[in-house]
Amino acid sequence: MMFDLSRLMMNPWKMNAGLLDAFYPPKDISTNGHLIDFLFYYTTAMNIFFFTLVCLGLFGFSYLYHHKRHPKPYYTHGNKKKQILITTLIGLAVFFGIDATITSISNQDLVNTFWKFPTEEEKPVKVEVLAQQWMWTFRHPGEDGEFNTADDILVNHDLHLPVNRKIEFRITSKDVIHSFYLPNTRLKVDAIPGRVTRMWVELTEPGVYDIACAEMCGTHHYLMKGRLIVHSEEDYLAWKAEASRIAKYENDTDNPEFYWGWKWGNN
Ligand SMILES: [Cu+2]
Repeated sequence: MMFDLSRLMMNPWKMNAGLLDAFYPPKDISTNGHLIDFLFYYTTAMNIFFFTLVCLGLFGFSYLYHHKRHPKPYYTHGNKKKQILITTLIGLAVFFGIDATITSISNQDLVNTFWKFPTEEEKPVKVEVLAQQWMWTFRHPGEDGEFNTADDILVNHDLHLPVNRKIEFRITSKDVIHSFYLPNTRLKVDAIPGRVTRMWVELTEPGVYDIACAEMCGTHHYLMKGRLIVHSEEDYLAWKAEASRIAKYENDTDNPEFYWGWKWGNN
């Protein structure tokens, strides 16, 4: 069965895009993106709340103590017990309501979710990601399931993945620091030369989405736009079979540069 990309190009999110759409985040197509969205909306709501409170105080007191109502000025250093108490309470409310809360929630998200990498039993789809000025290269293990062998599937710019499977990325860079960013999953992680970073995701909706570099990496940083192509399980297998077949002919295995990948340990 030939894999048909055109069917997936119908991404409803990208159609009918109006000016207002710029205010909304891209569609979340991951199982855990909502955790990041919650933090974002919580921080925004709390900031609006405290901003309103400060404005009410600023403009409210300016109005109440206008010189027409209070011709005799009142001077204070703000160091009376009541004033110190109110200032301290507002400071504590901001600290615990925003800083401590988002730190605690994001730490829990990291430990309980984003750092809970899929186990071997969960049979994650594994991908190696190589960033370089200015391109992404994705390396999929071929039929042998091993990385850095002659049957690996290498694709520039396009990342083909199945829906409803756990996917683990191991990421590195050839030159400078880049950042592998999937806006529709809210996830990003730095790609660092000489180091392997990790990220995992589970996708919920087939379609074609953006891949970006989220680290200013040079003059052609903007060229590091890739495509995340999310397939149904069936289409993914068809794509992989086709890509494996092509890899047999196209892989330049005499070139040592071909073997930039690495075997996966437990790190
Ligand atoms: Cu980059």
